[in-house]
Amino acid sequence: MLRQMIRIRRFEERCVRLYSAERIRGFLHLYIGEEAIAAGLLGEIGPQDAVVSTYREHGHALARGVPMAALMAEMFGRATGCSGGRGGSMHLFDATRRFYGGNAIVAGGLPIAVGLALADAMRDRSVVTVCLFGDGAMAEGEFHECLNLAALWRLPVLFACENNRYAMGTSLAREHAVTDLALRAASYGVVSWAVDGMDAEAVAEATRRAVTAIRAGGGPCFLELRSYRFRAHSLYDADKYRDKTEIEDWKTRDPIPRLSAALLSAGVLDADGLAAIEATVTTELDEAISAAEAGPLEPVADLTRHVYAERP
Ligand SMILES: Cc1ncc(C[n+]2csc(CCOP(=O)(O)OP(=O)(O)O)c2C)c(N)n1
Ligand SMILES: [Mg+2]
Repeated sequence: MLRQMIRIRRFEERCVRLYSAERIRGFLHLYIGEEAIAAGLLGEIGPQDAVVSTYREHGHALARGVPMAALMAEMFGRATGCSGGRGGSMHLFDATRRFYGGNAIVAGGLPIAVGLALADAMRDRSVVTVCLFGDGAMAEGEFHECLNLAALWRLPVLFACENNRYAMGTSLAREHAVTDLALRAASYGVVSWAVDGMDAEAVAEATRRAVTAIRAGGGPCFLELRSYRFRAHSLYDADKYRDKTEIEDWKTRDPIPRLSAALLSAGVLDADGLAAIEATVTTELDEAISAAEAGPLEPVADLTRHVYAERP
């Protein structure tokens, strides 16, 4: 989990530099601060399970096992990217790993997740669909429709709400009449509880418990993962709606030093081991960027491909 969190953090820090230098373009929503959720949650499911994500999904894709080189090529808009260079930051996709996006529409992944779970259930497959979404998605109608249907049909969905306390510039209390999000989800008859989303071990433990219950046929579960984004909503948001002391306070709970300190004090990891992880990640990143930049752009002749499904 530590290795995974460091990969995600360094990937995004490098993306900031590439973006500022105009080497990559489009939108850039950073996950910095929230890495414990991706690392803790996605390490607990198997390749047969499905994942549905949001536009803040670099960390989800990396933790799901989408190769960093395919992600970086996508950021560069190259044909070698995981979405053929057509998606960019918000539309990472990898069907071979059952990673069903990347979605620019707030709450847009929820109906997709419920549909995937329904399909798996109808085929008697014992698999779980993990559906990640933000606190803002819980103010959308789709959330209510999806929670109701998933509970009614006892579908194998793990609803994973990344509550980072803001939806763009709107704080939780200005957006929701009931700010206890786990309580809201429980009202649909879905087993729900809140977890410290800054603690990778706590996220992993909660996920194990939820996935075991779902695989046993208990129907959906909901986790409210309480977290915080250290950076603005997207790269060039002026971030005027948050108190700087609030940001600094949450940074003291940074999940990466928290887990590395725990591993160091338990004697599981030493300073050399930590440096080795960093060095491996730096090499992986350097190679991913070189390969991405060397990758081809899609030929103009292919411009209209994939607009409609291709018939044989
Ligand atoms: C249906 C829809 N409405 C509005 C937007 C504009 N929008 C983009 S991100 C966002 C905030 C979402 O916040 P949250 O779900 O908490 O996710 P976070 O950005 O905090 O990870 C909004 C309103 C959108 N993309 N889709
Ligand atoms: Mg949010």
